[in-house]
Amino acid sequence: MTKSALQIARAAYQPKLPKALKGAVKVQEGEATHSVADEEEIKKLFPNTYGMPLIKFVEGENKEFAPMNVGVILSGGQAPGGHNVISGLFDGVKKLNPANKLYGFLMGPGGLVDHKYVELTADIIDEYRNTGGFDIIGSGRTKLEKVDQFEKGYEILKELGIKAVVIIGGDDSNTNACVLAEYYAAKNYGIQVIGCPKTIDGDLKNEMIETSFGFDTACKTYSEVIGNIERDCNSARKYWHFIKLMGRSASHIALECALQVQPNICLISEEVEAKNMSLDDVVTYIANAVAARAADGNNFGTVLIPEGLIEFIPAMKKLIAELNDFLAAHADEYAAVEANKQREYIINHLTADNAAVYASLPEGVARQLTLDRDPHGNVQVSLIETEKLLSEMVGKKLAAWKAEGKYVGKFSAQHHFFGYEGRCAAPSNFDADYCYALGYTASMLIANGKTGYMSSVRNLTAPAEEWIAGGVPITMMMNMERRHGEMKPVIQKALVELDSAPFKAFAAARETWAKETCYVYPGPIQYFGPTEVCDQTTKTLQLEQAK
Ligand code: FBP
Repeated sequence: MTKSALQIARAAYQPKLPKALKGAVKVQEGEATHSVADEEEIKKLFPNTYGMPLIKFVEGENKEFAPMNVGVILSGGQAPGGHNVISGLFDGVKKLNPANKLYGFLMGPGGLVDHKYVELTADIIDEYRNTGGFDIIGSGRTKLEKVDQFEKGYEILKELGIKAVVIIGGDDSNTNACVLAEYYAAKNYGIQVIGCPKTIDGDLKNEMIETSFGFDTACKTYSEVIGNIERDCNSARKYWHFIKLMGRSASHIALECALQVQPNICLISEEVEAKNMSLDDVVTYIANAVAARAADGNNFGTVLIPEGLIEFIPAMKKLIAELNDFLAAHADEYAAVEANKQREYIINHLTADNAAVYASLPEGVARQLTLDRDPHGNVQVSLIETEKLLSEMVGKKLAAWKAEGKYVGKFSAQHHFFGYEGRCAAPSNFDADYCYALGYTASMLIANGKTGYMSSVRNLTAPAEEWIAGGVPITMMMNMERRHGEMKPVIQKALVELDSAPFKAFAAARETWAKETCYVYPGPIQYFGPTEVCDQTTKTLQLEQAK
């Protein structure tokens, strides 16, 4: 395989480990935990894994560990650093005992159920150290929820002598990990399940999980290209760029990129919901900013749009909730309706308010809202072209204002959607180190007999030496939510909080950014060079942890 010069140089990078993980470790137990909400239900559903204590690793004495084999699964959307989680896990497992083996299940949780796996040897691992992507074993979105899936998984785990499985995934995949851990514990199968916090979306975070891996690299990659667009925009001075950013429901990516590049406008879905804004309010907000800049002779600008925006406009949220339940209950009937009658069919089956909102949507957006949900019941927001919807509506509003003599400028739009461009980027130094530490920590949780825990590495704005490694019971992050028309235990998503330091910093500056041109050009991620260029964390993390 031909490799780029950077790939060759980067392969030699040795990720940094927290001091406590450099030698032998011992477990320090913290307080017993409870779920973030719905305690009684969660306790009942997870009798074997509920309430376990927090765990921290501290320096300990060398001791012998019995030989063990471990399995690993990459689950859900790609995030930079996944390969380093696996190499950290591999190095940890081999350090415990060189005879230990690591097996990778192929193409996500489905590989466990279908018995598709590969032994990850040193040769394979070395090819993937510090690289982006999940291609070492592939990823998938199969939801592990049925007893026969758990049993099929158990068959192969037993056959390969695997003592523990590490599931590297987002909130939904770690929910899977928790359910699987509980099932194997209840059955006394002697198989441990450990989760690792992955997702570019940044929405798997809480007191003990400061950030999910991949968020840092993905945001830096998007910020690089948004910065390039801003510079183009400020050079040609003739386009408004509407840029949709991945991130599913949460607006963390949009917010972080805004803090890095200082665009003219950045919408934050959580704020749109809190202010009970309608689609027209959002359009008016953008159009006002465009008009104000035009009055200064600036017919150009940048608008950042979180991909989940549409779900947060209260009227749309109600509509989507009804559509979710309706489509879950009538999937076959709906599939049988001819394509050109589907819109009418939906309108006829919704309650009056929702039917009116649905009928008012442009054809394409309406159709996108009824497309298949992902296996976890989520609307596939990445398929909804919000950037085009908004620019079209802004254009119409400005044309009306022009006719009334309220607006004098020219409006011409360009559209972009950044998501896949950043999910497999080569991990930044931060993600390379963080991921390696998460994988290594997972091996220590396994060696110490833990199950139902998520690998946790904290104190992330300090140098890696001072990071704190340990484990958090996954049940601690759970609550009950409606999925596919039923209440289910799931990890609570962390959305942007409007009283958080990152949002406040953005809100304090945005009026100036809207009117003036304050663009910042972050440039590409640097892997070699001065630490203030190569090792800085996201602005989100810096602001959240500023003392
Ligand atoms: P997860 O990390 O939660 O799996 O999702 C990441 C993500 O990139 C989301 O931002 C996006 O909405 C989704 O995956 C798109 O997934 P897919 O490429 O499978 O359609």
